[in-house]
Formats: sequence, structure tokens, C-alpha cells
Amino acid sequence: MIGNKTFTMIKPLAVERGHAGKILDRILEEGYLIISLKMVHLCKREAEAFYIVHKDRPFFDTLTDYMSSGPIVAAILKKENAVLDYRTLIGVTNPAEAAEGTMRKQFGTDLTRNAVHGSDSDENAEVECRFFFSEMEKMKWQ
Ligand code: 3AN
Repeated sequence: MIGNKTFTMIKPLAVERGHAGKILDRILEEGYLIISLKMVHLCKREAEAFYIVHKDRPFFDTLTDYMSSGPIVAAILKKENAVLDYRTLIGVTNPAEAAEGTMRKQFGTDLTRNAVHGSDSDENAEVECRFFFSEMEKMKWQ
């Protein structure tokens, strides 16, 4: 399945503002299958574990505080060329610099609260999917 899957999270503020349905709708409209889906509230330690690659970055504490501040929606998406296409759909990290029509432009507020996460490589997609979902939670028809 490598190459066809990506992992996404709808971040706390977007969930709090009621944008999760609109974001999931857009994902489906763009041709992705949602093959696993859950709403979870990460604790600080879990957010730190997810973002461990950024542990030495100055924004690590702010990011993990934010990501553990409220529920998020996590999903595995399937489509040909999923990782790259989804990165295009969400837009660049900073919503202020994201292109018109991208989800970060539409729903993001700032660098930390940028509405959605998308895996940046097939390898990370695999790691991130496993972080959130067990084998049992993956659709059998994937
Ligand atoms: P992306 O999510 O666009 O791949 P990464 O992987 O560089 O960006 O960063 C992970 C997350 O950390 C971003 N989604 C963003 O919320 C946050 N972040 C990245 N750079 C900064 C920054 N300079 N200041 C604050 N938060 C940041």
C-alpha cells in the first residue's frame, strides 16, 4: 500500500470551530477514500511522541501544547500519489503564505494552528498511520 496512503489530522482549533465536516467533505470531493477515521484528544506526552522529530525545534513545546489542547480528527486517506497530492491540497505550513483554494488558507489561523496535518513522505505516512490506528481499525477493503 506504500505510495497510495497518507495520514492526516484535523487540528484542535479547526475541530473546535466546527470545520471537521467541511474538511472531510473536501477530502472526499478531491477523490480520497477515508479508510480509517477517529476523533481523539491527545495528552501532552502523546503529542510529543507524535512530533518527536521536531523535539529540538524552538516551536516544539508550543506545538505539542496546542496539539494536546483539544480533540483532533485523525484519518488515513487512500488515493494514487496520496502524500504529494495531499500536501498540495493542504498548502504550505504557514496559512498566510498558502495558495488560494488550499485547506490551510481556508481554515488555518497561524503557523501553529494551521488546520490540518499531512504526512511529508510515504515512510512517515506509514509511521503516522501506525501511531494512531491498529490493524483492526483499518478498513478490510483497503
Ligand atoms: P508541515 O506540517 O507543513 O509539514 P512541519 O512538519 O515543518 O510542517 O512542522 C510540523 C508542525 O509544526 C506544522 N504543521 C506547524 O503547525 C508547526 N510549525 C512548523 N514550523 C513552525 C514555526 N516556525 N513556528 C510555529 N510552529 C511551527
